[in-house]
Amino acid sequence: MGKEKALNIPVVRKVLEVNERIAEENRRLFDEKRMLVLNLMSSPGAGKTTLLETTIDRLKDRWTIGVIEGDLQTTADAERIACHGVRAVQINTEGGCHLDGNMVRAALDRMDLEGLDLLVIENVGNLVCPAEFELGEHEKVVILSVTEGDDKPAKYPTVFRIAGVLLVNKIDLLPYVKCDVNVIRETSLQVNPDLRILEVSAATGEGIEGWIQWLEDRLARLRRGD
Ligand SMILES: Nc1nc2c(ncn2[C@@H]2O[C@H](COP(=O)(O)OP(=O)(O)OP(=O)(O)O)[C@@H](O)[C@H]2O)c(=O)[nH]1
Ligand SMILES: [Mg+2]
Repeated sequence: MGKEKALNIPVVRKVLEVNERIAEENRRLFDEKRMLVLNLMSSPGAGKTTLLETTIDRLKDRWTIGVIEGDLQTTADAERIACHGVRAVQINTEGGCHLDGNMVRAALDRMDLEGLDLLVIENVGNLVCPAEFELGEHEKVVILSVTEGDDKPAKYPTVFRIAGVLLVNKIDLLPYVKCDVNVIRETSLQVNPDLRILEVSAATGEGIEGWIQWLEDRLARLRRGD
């Protein structure tokens, strides 16, 4: 038993190290192109694609936007995004529970990166595994919808620890669900005191201005080289 553990650990480390190297190459390309790249993570159905649709509609007259859609199967999300008139590429993981640097690199070969201001990578719906794999992004954004419950940052702390921004989504449903946003704030700040927390409804647009402002500030910082 002890021997099995000793053999397994180096293999996992090696996979992560190889991934980190590829992610660094992706990051160099993103920096060269001076575009902001986000890794968008959440449980299935928390509202990643809806948030993207709302964000694109607010920004597309001013920004050139691309989206890489990660999914187990189907091209449904990429089709939803393409309807909004931006560049979209789908990655199907064929059952894999997260994206990795290599999958993103392959997707980049299929996307015109020229002139992009923002590239968002929608990860596979999963609150656990995507947190382990760097893609080369500048920021990790996690969405937690109020229908999932306020205990999630305590139960699944890793993704909240590594994210730069937490979007608490579906706040339009707060009158109907048992969820205390203050508990979400307190427990996620315990694992990550620097976490920026924004309350939004991707469906109604409530709170979206704060998110758009964060995006504008972050792109400006990137282009200033901060
Ligand atoms: N009421 C309400 N519903 C929302 C909101 N955001 C998303 N939804 C709904 O939640 C469901 C899932 O939304 P998606 O945007 O597809 O979620 P997702 O995270 O992209 O899902 P996967 O890609 O399958 O992981 C849809 O029925 C949306 O209409 C919101 O702010 N309020
Ligand atoms: Mg989606």
